[in-house]
Amino acid sequence: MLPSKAKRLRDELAAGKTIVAAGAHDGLSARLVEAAGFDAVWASSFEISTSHAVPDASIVTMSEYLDAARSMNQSVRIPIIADCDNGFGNSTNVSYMVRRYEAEGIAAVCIEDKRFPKLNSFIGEGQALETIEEFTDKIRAGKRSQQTEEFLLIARTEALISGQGVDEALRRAESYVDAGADAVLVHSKSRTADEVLSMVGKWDGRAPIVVVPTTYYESTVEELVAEGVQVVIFANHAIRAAVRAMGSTLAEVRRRGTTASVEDRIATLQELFDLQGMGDVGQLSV
Ligand code: SPV
Ligand code: MG
Repeated sequence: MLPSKAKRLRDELAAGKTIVAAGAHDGLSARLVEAAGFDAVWASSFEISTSHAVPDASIVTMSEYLDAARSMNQSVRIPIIADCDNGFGNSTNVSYMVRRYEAEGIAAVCIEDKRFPKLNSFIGEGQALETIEEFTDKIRAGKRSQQTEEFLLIARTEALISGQGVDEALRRAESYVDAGADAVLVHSKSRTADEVLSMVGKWDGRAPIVVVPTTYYESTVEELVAEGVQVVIFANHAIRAAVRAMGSTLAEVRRRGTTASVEDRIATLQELFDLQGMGDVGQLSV
């Protein structure tokens, strides 16, 4: 039997392997993430909320997020790292969430220290954080609830996002790992990687560091890893590409009254059959 995805991810992290993940919102986008060669899928709350056409603001329910993560997990061989916002409530909610996600074979969950209801990190300034005590209670509850040793809980600090600075991010990250977190995601909305890398430079390496270079997109995986980052997540680029492509294609078809002009830049039916795995069902060629 193959080792669980959680075990594979845990072993890879322990061996010092760089993990590069990309965001997805359903089975199809997860499959595209895998096909592009990423090591893991980030089940992004931003992508999943967008795919429901609602704000990334604690509106999608845990069950809906779990449905999306399950569909992704069943579509790929690589591990899913599920973005679980702030754990959908208090430590009791985190406990329940961990049991549900782990039971579905999700390799890792990530919870963040923003207060419920949370807002996407790129909205507004000075978002309120939970205290270290409140958030470490959640981490401990989550870790106590997992049924296997392999399952991972990533703690995410929004200290930089909320303007509290590198030292606070560091203090929180250290406390979160001491409470049992298996890795720390330090998020930033700066245009450069400087503040993240300043935190990473002071990090004692007690757990892997995860970053999401959405706004500091000029930094490469190689540059971030050279400074001590181990996991890089390109969190939302699949859905941003899809939205642009779907919007412009639909507008053009509506305007011209024919699909002739877009045929050469949309996927063929065969490509979709391949993505579905139709070849496993029967022999089709279009
Ligand atoms: C997500 O992808 O949902 C994230 C990353 O949490 S961000 O949108 O940058 O907050
Ligand atoms: Mg999110």
